[in-house]
Order: sequence, then structure tokens, then C-alpha cells
Amino acid sequence: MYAQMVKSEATQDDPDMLAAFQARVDAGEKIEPKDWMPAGYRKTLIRQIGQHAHSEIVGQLPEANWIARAPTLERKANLLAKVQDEAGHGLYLYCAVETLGVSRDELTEMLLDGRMKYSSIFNYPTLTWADMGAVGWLVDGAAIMNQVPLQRTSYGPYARSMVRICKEESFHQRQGFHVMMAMVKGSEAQKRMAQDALNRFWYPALMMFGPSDKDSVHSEQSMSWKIKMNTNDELRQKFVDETVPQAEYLGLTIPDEHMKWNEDTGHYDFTEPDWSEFFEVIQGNGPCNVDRIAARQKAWDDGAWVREAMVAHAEKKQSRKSAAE
Ligand code: FAQ
Repeated sequence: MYAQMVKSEATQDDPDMLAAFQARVDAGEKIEPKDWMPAGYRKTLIRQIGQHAHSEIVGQLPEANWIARAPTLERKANLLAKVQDEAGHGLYLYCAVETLGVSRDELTEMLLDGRMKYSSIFNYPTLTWADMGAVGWLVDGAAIMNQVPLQRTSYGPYARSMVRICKEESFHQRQGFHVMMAMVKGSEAQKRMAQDALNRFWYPALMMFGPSDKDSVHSEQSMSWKIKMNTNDELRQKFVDETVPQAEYLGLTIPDEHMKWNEDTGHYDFTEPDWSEFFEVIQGNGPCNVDRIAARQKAWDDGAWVREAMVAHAEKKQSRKSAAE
């Protein structure tokens, strides 16, 4: 269905229609599901929103790892609620992407056979309880930095889904920071765990914003269509500028000896992540890629009977309705 739709739009991408579409985007109008859109716009949205939805769902796995081992009942309830929120975010985003003519089943199949990606960050393991603090503080912190501007993105269903997601992600970020505060005020061993979590998650968090602008394939077109509102490097810099003082407040050290406030630019100078590691991770060679996809594959296989039962029920209902007419 999706392939047919893109093909028919490609033949319609005449210059006048493209210019009229661009004028609507430039004027800040929202594009809605039934509006005409260039095939490339639809394709880019499906890629980005679908990848975002998969990230929310796969992103539950590193945290689910700690639900049964949370140190107190309160921490356990908070973590459980956070993981449930991520499931909700995945569902809003799958609904948003389905308005573009691709089904959730197709999206899942594309994730499982490697045609679609999910965020690089979720291919790193969560080794200690302090990682639950670091994930909330840094990973949700980076997610918000990227997603707040997306509330103004040009595609209506995506922009609207971002509103609630951002509110919930802000809460998650604070919850993570609160875990870090408790760790740094605890014993020496707890403080060391917090520093170790920051050391391991700092560069993977910076990678969440995507490759540096010179290597970003999609940014230019996505920004002109207002699918993206900022470049990857702009958001990464903003994240660094906001996070360094938070680390100082916690009494932790960012693992970057070149991190320095630059009076001239009004920003922190920092060391770029190791981009070869990033490209390895997004090609499937990170520490947890195999486990993450295996977990999603198992969930998909285990759910097959539910999907079959729902189809059988719908067919039965339809045949009863037809017989009564
Ligand atoms: N991971 O040309 P660009 C969360 C790929 S939500 C994997 O710059 P673009 C909540 C990119 O797809 C986190 N792949 O790409 C949570 C492209 O490859 P392709 C997810 C990446 O799309 C918290 C290639 O590299 N958020 O964490 C990544 O213009 C805690 C070239 O890159 C979103 O998805 C990456 N990090 O910019 C859940 C936000 N970066 O597809 C649980 C929406 C790049 O051509 C617990 N997405 N690639 O094969 C975006 O804003 C954009 O898609 C970017 C990438 C900025 C991620």
C-alpha cells in the first residue's frame, strides 16, 4: 500500500505543486494526512517518525532490566511508570506514522529485518542502578532537547504527538536527575557508580543527535520541509551547554578533558564523539544490537496469536453483518 502511494505521488511531483506545498510549509501551515504532499516528504516522515516510534519501544528494554532490582518500592514504581510512558510514546508515534499510509505491521517488519533503525543509544547496556539515573538525566535530557522543537514540525499529527511526549520526557529527565542526586549524596561507592554511569553514557548521549552536520544526509531537505527544526550540531551544542552546569551541581566530571567555556562563542567547547563508533552502532555492531532485535522479534512472535485472533474476530463479525443485511 505504502509503495503504491509513494509511486503515485512521485508522478504528481510537478514543479507547481511542489512550490505550492513549500509555500504552505514556509507560511507555518500544518500539513495534515489527507493533504497533498511530495513523495519525498512522506518518505522522510515515515523514516523519521517510524524510527522515533521504534526508539521509544526498544528504549524500554535497557530500563526494564532494572525494574525488578530497583533499590526501593518508590524507585520501582517510578521506573515502572516511566517505562509504561515510553510504551505510550511509541503508540502515539505509530498512530502518527500510520496516517501516512504505512501499517504498524509493516513498520515492525522493517525494524526486524533491518530496513529501519532505532536510536543508537539503546544499544548500550545498563550495568548498574546509577545507569537508571544517567539514562533519565542524559538520554531523556537529549531526547527533550531534540523533541521540544519538533512540537512545531510541519506535519500536524507528529507535532501534536510531541506535545504530550515532551511533558512526560521532562518528568523523566527530572526523575533521572533525582536518582543521580541521591547517588552523589550517598556513600563513596555510590558516588563512584554515578561518575562511572556518566562516563559511559556521555558520548552515546551526544551521538543521539545524529552525525555532525557535514555528514548529515537528510538535514538540509528535512529543515526546508520543517520536518527537522534544527541541525544535529545545533542541538548537540545546546545539550552540552545545559548539561555541563548540571554535572557541576552534582559534583561529577564530564569525561572530556577539553570541555571548556568559550567566552568568545558563549558556548562550551567539547570533544566530538568517536563517529566511527556511532556508524558501527547504527550498522548493527553495537554492544546490544543483537539482543535488542532478538527481544523485539520474540515479542512479535509471541504476539502472533493475538493478531490472528483479532483478524479472525473481525472477519467473523463482518460475515455476521453481511449475513444480516
Ligand atoms: N541513531 O541525515 P541524518 C528517546 C541515522 S527517543 C540511529 O542526520 P536525520 C526517548 C539516520 O537515520 C530517541 N540512527 O538523519 C526515550 C540516517 O540514516 P538513514 C529517538 C541515527 O534523520 C528516552 C543517518 O544516520 N528520537 O530517546 C541516529 O536527519 C529514554 C544520517 O543521519 C528521535 O528519533 C541515531 N542517534 O537526523 C525512550 C527523534 N542519528 O535513515 C526510552 C526524531 C542519525 O538514512 C528511554 N528524529 N541516524 O538510514 C530526529 O530528530 C532525527 O531523525 C535525528 C537524525 C536527529 C535522530
